[in-house]
Amino acid sequence: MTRHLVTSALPYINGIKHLGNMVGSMLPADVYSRYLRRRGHDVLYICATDEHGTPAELAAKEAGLTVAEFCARAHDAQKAVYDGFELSFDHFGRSSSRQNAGLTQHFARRLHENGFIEERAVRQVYSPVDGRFLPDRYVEGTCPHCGYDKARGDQCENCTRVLDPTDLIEPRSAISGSTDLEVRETKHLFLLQSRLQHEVEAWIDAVGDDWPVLSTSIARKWLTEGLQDRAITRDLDWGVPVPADTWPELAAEGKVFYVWFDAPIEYIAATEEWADAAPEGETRDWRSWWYDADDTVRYTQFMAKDNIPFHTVMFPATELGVREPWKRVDLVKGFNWLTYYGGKFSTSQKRGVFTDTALSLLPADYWRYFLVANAPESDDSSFTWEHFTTTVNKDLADTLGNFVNRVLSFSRKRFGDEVPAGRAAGEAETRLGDEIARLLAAYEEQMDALQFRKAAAALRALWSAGNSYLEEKAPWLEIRTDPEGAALTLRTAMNLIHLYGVVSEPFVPATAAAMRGAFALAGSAPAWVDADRARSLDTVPAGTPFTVPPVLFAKITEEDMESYRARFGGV
Ligand code: B3M
Ligand code: ZN
Repeated sequence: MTRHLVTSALPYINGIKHLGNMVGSMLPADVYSRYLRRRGHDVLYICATDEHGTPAELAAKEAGLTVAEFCARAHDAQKAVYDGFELSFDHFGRSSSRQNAGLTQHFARRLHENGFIEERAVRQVYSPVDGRFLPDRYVEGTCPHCGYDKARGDQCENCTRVLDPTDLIEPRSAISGSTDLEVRETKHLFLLQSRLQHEVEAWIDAVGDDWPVLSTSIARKWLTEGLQDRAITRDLDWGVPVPADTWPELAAEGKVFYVWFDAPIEYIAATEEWADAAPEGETRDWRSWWYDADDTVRYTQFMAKDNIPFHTVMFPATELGVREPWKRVDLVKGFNWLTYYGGKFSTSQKRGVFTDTALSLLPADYWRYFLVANAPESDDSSFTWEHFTTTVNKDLADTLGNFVNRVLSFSRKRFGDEVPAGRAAGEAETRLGDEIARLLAAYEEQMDALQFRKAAAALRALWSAGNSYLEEKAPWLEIRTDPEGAALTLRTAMNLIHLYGVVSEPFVPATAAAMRGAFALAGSAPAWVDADRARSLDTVPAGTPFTVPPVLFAKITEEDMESYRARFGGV
């Protein structure tokens, strides 16, 4: 049977992510992984923090910590938030791991042996006071275009123009402030991607057909423009060192690999970390997921659109150039942006909700459902408090939560703490069963196709079908003239609640557990409900003891909404 490997883009280490980052990679990957697991597949969901590069060094400096200490703390802080969102990683690793250093060096050596890496001399800014070459963004000065005096050597933040450090007027070191800078010649490793262009094209032609258009269109645009050779080393203290056995001179100068070279390799390395972290007595074979795995593993990646070129073109080029059978991605699920009232989420301007704050306001399921149901799949989508409030109140509180509570409370009041028997199912139940089987098939179809908005709509339709049935049968009236009929209605509705507890789990895991947990079933709940079982609605038999869970979703009031809007910005 096919095994499923799932990865989501590695969140960069330098800060807590906003809701847009969450819905553009990790959250849908989690929903998909949970769904596949429930359907009985063997799933490995891997993610990690992306820890190398200049922004990590700069953030550490600002925090007054060593980079290693900063990254260790920031990793734990991010991990805590993801646990709060109930992301079901099999492993959440770190790209600064020993395993990643080993694999990254291995990849580089193989690329070199195969003629895809070349040493080239480049001219770069050197700071004698700091005793080091300065990466582009470590050089600051005045922008030649707009006069902004804190422009960085890679880009002017004020006018957004892309710069070269030598363009800056009165350049200075961002580390020491020294203006005593020189341009010196130094050597770097270049990955000869231009030589791999045709192989990448052939590969995309072979696999890309069933990818979302967003992924293929970005990949093809890059390929049409032509793959450029690219420097894959940097002068930084923090990163995977260039191996001395292959490049003694560069290693002696302390060069490390560029962050985008080692980050995708961390998908593999994090799987090795997962294996190394196996509990006593359990063996985990990480290589079988990645090496020579084409016939046994299906690999799906999740990411926002800015990461698509690296995953559809550059990393595949690296993998192809290594000339070893490392698993390449089978499907790239890309996302557009989630905006905040049409604009950018911004930490510095305090606009929008960040993931840690979100969890301090409301439980994860509120966010998970809203975000995935409105995932920016075919276009950008916008977060507004108004939309969030309506969705939570209507879909979660009214359609799902209220149904569950009404059915269970009413049944307890009239029939006590066990599922009532009532008479045998009739015509209304047969119609309901057919409808549920049909909607469940639609839900599965959208999940299999990774169409998350449509899957959420199908799930919502399943919840609505319960409400329609209840309105039609009106057990609160039935009870007066036909208690046996009312009991049948309630037993059927309770079976729906249990079914919701199974099939809603990918979206709202905590709530789903509460719905399943309401029934003291003998034996464990089924992982999934197949269409026939769904049709007969008889998983929970008469006589099963049940409890009424606390209100599943509280409504967001007008005042709550106003206060969120005032606190987080929004127009
Ligand atoms: N760290 C995402 C970002 O920071 C980047 C993804 C790496 S995936 C290998 O934009
Ligand atoms: Zn400028």
